[in-house]
Amino acid sequence: MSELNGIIDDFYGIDGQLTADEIQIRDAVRRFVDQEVRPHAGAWWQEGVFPTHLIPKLGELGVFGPTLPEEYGGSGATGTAYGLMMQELERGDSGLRSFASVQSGLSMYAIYRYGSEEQKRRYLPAMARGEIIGCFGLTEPDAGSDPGAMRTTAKKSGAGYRINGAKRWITNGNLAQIAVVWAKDDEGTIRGFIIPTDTPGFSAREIHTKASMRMSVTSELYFDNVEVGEEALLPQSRGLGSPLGCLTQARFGIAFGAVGAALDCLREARDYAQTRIAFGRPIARTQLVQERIVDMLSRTVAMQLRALQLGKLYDGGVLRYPQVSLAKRDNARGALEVARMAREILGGNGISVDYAPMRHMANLETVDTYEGTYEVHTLIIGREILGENAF
Ligand code: TGC
Ligand code: FAD
Repeated sequence: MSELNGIIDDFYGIDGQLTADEIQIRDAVRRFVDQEVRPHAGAWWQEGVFPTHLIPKLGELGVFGPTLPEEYGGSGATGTAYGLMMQELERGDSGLRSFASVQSGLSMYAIYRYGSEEQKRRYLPAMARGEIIGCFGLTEPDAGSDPGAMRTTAKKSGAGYRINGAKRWITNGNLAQIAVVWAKDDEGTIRGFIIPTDTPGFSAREIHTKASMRMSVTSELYFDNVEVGEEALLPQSRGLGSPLGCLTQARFGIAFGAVGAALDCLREARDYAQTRIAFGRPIARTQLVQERIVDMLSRTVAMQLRALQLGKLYDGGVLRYPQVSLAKRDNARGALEVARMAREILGGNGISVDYAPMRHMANLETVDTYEGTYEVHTLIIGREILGENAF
């Protein structure tokens, strides 16, 4: 069976394109997820709990900020290695990958890219170890696809700023010790702030009504005259391009993560088809089921190749954000389609969280939407290739 797993996981021999380090990093995360996550993921998802006891172990595995320099807690890993880590986490559950994406690609990257030297030294190594958890507040109740319409303000006040407003749908909101928050200053320019979540006037309320991403903590954040000093400002942040630069990092990870969810669905559908008997034979011996599984494989291979090339562009330092948009758009949607097909192959059992596809499918509805919806990425790419802004 393990040889067959190899065929499913790497039909196009992509491992041959990876370095020994990248394979080692990926396999370490895969072992961790197989042992510590997959056996429990259905129960955690159903109960709506995030496994906080895994956070220190994830830190030890190096999944938080791996591409950062060692002085800031990273391991100088390649972008491809980071992507493969996200792939393996999402094989377990999209909520687990989300936790890591928000910690690394959004919160740590914001501090690394736009923070002062003091902010980087104060926060990044502890965040890499998982001792400080971050969240990233961009979306608001009335500003999601169009974050430039945000209403949260940071008014100059004495030696610092007074922040007022609200953010919605914020991953890790109730787990975080610090929130990276985007707000408009007195000139209406978007700036980033690091706000410790125990600052008076800051509150977080968890959203408990989700039928997707149930293993992830998602919150509303409120800022009621939150006073912060100048040291809270990310000094290099200026304009909408700053938060969007962070999104590029996280979207890159999502393009790989979606591959992990698809691979988990594909493998489960294959195993089920080989053992489920209908009309006196395994359903794998029927042409329609074979076609369905081959369709799943075909979509997954396309996603893998897209992610691999994205990693090469990242590591070559030539990656452009519309390329990331194409991969996020099509890999999230592709994984969703694969999960739906796997759900069908499992018949009635497919709707149970005793099996992975329905859980992945429900999660992937979020993945298809957050970090820019399918439509938003279509318009980003459309603008790139047609030269017309259709937003
Ligand atoms: P637009 O004119 O396109 O851009 C304003 C400035 O930003 C630059 N830019 C980018 N820079 C880096 N990376 C990107 N991806 C960038 N996209 C745009 C752009 O060049 C421009 O720079 P400059 O110097 O010319 O000013 O802005 P617009 O107002 O037309 O808006 C369109 C846009 C890009 C905002 C929209 O397409 C978009 O991306 N909306 C989606 C918002 C979104 O993705 N939100 C995600 C919130 S975080 C989240 O969901 C976390 S989920 C948890 C998890 O990951 O697990
Ligand atoms: P809207 O912008 O209201 O869009 C509604 C619909 O209209 C969509 O189908 C959209 O594609 C479509 N639409 C909008 N504009 C156009 C247009 N011009 N042309 C065509 N169609 C259009 N945000 C954060 O900041 N931090 C987080 O950590 C975070 N985590 C999240 C976790 C979860 C579980 C979820 C569900 C969301 C999270 N988000 C987070 C928010 C997420 O990024 C937004 O939900 C997403 O960007 C879409 O915004 P919206 O929900 O306001 O939808």
